[in-house]
Amino acid sequence: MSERATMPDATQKLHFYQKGTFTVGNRLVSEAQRSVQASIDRSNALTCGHRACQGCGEALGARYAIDAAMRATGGNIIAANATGCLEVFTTPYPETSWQTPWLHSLFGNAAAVASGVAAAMRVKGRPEVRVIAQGGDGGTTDIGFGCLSGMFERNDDVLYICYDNEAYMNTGVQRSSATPPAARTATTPAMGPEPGNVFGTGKSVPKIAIAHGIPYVATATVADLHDLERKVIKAMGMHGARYIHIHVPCPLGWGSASHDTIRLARLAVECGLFPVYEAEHGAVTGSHKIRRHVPVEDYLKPQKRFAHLFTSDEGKKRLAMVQAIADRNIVEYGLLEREGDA
Ligand SMILES: Cc1ncc(C[n+]2csc(CCOP(=O)(O)OP(=O)(O)O)c2C)c(N)n1
Ligand code: SF4
Repeated sequence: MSERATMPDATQKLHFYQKGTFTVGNRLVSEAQRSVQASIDRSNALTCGHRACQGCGEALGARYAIDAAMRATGGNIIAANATGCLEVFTTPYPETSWQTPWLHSLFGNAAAVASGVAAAMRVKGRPEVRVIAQGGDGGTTDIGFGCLSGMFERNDDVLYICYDNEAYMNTGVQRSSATPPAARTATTPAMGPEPGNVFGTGKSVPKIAIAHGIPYVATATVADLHDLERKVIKAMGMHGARYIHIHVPCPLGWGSASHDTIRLARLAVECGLFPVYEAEHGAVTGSHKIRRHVPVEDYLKPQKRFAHLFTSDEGKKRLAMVQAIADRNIVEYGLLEREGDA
């Protein structure tokens, strides 16, 4: 092992965010701080050959999440996947990019299928096999919501991961109940007195999951892959129903540059629109503090789905409403470190 690899944290001069790519750059930090991806033992749960768009946040989030779960369980996982981009771009028949047992469920029943798999493993006396369900925000917050709530209520031994790209991307960018207000989608055009999505006033599935009192709930983002991995590993160390909601920018649906995926994910956190927090047994236990607070404009402007907010008086009014949502999140989750950071 190199001297660098054993360097104690106290002598470390570089901060995580200053070091080039996540995979290679991590090899410069101490072993405890490295990501799963920085190790030669990484499992490549989602390997090359899939057909996601360039810069797809969902592909990145899924790879890190499932790799971390494989690391935590010695590769003993089975995943059920709702219909959606992740399922379609990874498994064009007869190929697959998954290096783990993987089932395609229907659009709305991934949680129920995963619950069934977990029950089957219990009956077969295979406690070492752990079960994950995953899907997009449409499959989770809308059509799969009933099955998900049932999985929570029964406290089934499943980790459910929602990759939230804020619309039904796979079928051409239709609005979901996770689409933010004022966003333009194929079903919420940028016209009229309230241009863009007129809904989106606050259905928060993480909050609803917390209200079920399940053992673990967390939000995470591809802007902080260390935190994402940590949360998946923590969830896999627990039993019962667990839920992780990952914010994953979608260049195609958001009208953003493919190289801006991580920057946008970070700005969503820094403006307060995507609070990063975790909860156990019904109570929030901690939140990620904003490092550099920015106005929502910084996050919205690079995205074509919000372009109308900057060109009309109606749009400007909607902008104030989006800023108010971010401000509320900051207070609710205590996202600013010190007084006056706002
Ligand atoms: C019952 C049913 N209705 C509609 C569809 C069509 N459909 C397939 S994927 C999809 C959108 C998926 O959106 P989301 O869950 O947000 O995932 P994303 O593609 O954005 O990752 C839809 C509407 C379907 N497969 N089954
Ligand atoms: S449409 Fe969006 S979520 Fe789907 S593959 Fe492309 S970037 Fe990823």
